[in-house]
Amino acid sequence: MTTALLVSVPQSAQAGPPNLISNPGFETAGTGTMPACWSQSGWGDNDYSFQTVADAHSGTKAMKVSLTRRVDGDRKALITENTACAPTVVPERQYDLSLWYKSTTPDVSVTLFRRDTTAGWQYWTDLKTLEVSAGYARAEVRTPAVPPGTDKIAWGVSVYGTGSVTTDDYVMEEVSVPTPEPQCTGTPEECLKGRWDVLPVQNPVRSMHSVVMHNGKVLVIAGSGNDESLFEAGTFTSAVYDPEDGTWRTIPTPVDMFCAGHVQLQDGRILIMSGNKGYPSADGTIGYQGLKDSFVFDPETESYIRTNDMNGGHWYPSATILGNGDVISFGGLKEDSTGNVTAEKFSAAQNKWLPMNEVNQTWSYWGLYPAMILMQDGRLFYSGSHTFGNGTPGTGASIYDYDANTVTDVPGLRAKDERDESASVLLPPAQDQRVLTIGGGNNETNPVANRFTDIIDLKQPNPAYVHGPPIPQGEVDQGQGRRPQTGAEGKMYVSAVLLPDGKVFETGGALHDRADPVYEASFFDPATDTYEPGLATDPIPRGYHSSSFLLPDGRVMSVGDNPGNGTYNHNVSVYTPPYLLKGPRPRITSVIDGEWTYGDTQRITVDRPIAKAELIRPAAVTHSSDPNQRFVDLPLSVDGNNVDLNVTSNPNLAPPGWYMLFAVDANGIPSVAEWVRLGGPAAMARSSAGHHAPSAHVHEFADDLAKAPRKKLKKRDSVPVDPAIAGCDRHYGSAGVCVPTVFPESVKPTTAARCRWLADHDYGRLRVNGGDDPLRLDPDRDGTACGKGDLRRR
Ligand SMILES: [Cu+2]
Repeated sequence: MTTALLVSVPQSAQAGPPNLISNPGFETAGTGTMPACWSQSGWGDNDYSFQTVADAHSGTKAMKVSLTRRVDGDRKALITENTACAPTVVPERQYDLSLWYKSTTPDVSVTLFRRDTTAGWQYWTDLKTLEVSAGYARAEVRTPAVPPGTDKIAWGVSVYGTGSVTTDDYVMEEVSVPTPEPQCTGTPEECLKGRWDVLPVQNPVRSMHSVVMHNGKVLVIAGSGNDESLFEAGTFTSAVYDPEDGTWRTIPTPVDMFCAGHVQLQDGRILIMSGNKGYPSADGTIGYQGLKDSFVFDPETESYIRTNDMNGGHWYPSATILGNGDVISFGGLKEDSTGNVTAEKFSAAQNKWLPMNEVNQTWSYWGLYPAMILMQDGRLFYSGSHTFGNGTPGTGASIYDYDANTVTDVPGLRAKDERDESASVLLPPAQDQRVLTIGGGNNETNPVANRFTDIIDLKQPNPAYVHGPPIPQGEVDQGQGRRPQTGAEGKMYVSAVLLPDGKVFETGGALHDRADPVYEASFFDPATDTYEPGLATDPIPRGYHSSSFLLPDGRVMSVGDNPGNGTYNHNVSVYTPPYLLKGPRPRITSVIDGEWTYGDTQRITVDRPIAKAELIRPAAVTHSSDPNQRFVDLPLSVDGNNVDLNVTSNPNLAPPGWYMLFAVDANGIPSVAEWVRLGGPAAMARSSAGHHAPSAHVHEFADDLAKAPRKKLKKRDSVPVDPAIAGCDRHYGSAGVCVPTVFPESVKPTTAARCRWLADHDYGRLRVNGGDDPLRLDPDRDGTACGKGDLRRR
């Protein structure tokens, strides 16, 4: 009698919105072995069972899923993916999911699928890892905003380790948080487009490299700063900027770190590799030469400490941190200015570069600054973004598998040979595994830089770039004042900065090789794959050797410009996005613990409701390239102003190190960042075992590539590289000046037209070096290019 009464109490007896789940406690039997509206789901090589058991949290039934043997994959009881059973959802809204569970394995997570109104059912995301619990425990997590085009979701608890999990009493409720009206605190124009300020104090060095450190300061590195006279004088510089008080401090710099690689190590030190051993010879026979040297920069002492050398020189190397904290680096030029074909690995555990025989080698030449982005299963995605000349042979983009030691092309990147100084980013959130590549040009052929936006979803079995919208157009200055861009005019040297509201800020750039700045900025919204054009533009040109990066206060800082006439722009500008002009910001009032481990739940308190929180890896950017830049969503479990943040269990999604933690409200207004350090030896040790034995919950993806891996290459020392790779004709001008080897197409191939272009671009007096005059700039042969006698009609 009593029992019957209890059972008849409706689940919605607790106050609040209705539970959207059908048969939430497995009490109603289905037509097969599973309860009504629940299905057996999962994949991979494992032995498992699904049982309806009497060990219930409430009622008389619960669901037990067991794994007795696992090589890979998972098993889960999933809400049946059909119209009758799967809850209906509304795009943009958020939902609170909860359940009661017991488990014997830590490898358990809440997994969501969504039905796209055009593409059908697909994996969405994993939100929360469940701790082992002998008795019934409650797990609750809030979904991110439901993506556009979604009409249903289904979810369940994935078991991906040997053991069992018993679950009961699932609840799904729509979240209703009243959103306050934003209040514009700037001019109406600023509130729509944001605002740029040029700082009163200039950057003291010709910085080509910018690194945001975990104390909130910014390290900028010049080395010789692309100025041969500074190189000859042995004047190498760096500086540290403190955004708190606006001061710069110059730092003694041991070698010429001009065009080095850099990445944050897990302990917050900055690893810097290679740099410039020598400038090209005046006779044009030897190109730039790469250093083998490597250093770590310590943010506490603000000094450089030498590590062991790399195996070879790598002028313009990539640098990607892996899930176990190691760093892998490719490409660039060797000490003899040939192309380096060896992969280099910095061991975090041994604090040194490994000898070549301890690093897998494909003997591939990846070019200069190849953008290598860590995928969630530990492989690397080469996006096709690079510096100088053409892309790699083949499709220009590929997946590199370190463990299998293979490189496999992926299709779809447009104009792969015009991606010199394009930008690539892993789109927010990292969990979505989508990469955006924008713009680019080619310093050898010097076309008009393009407007291409290409996007790839690496969760697809056979991923391919698809077309995104063209980059919005702004104004361009070709030396005769600004005019609107037209036709196919886009930009190279473009910066792409991940913002805390989940959008990508795209800014700066130029139309041609080291010339013709473009004034245009827009937001790319990964939720809709569209641009919001027409933002305020940086008043300072930002072309070659410029960088933009996110500051911990949510603003964006831009430095540098190094046009072909050899000058360097020392003005620093800072962008205040509209989200900082919408009224009070949410505040993170406490972070219980600043040391985070994978799979953790971390509590913070906030001063008012937030809609999302995330970790953003601080920038380490050069040449439009920061392959480590990422935005890792932290699904919330909300209890008033106490918010539990659910940290991914997968180190490949968020490699170890310091991150900026942002809390963001429903209007997209971010808090100031708190710094937290993500690590955890256990998960990282497992991730270093390679992607073939992932312990973290990694869905199979990019596992059915259409192309076969590239043919194995033979061991080799290097590849030849044109000494004129930087695109400068060394017959003209002093060392710092770069007369383009190929003028823009719009410049007629005449002495007069070329000289007019050089004058329009402020090249000044140019001497002719040696007896040759390949560009015909000195017909009167007086040793001065574009002199009076050269321009006289004859
Ligand atoms: Cu450079």
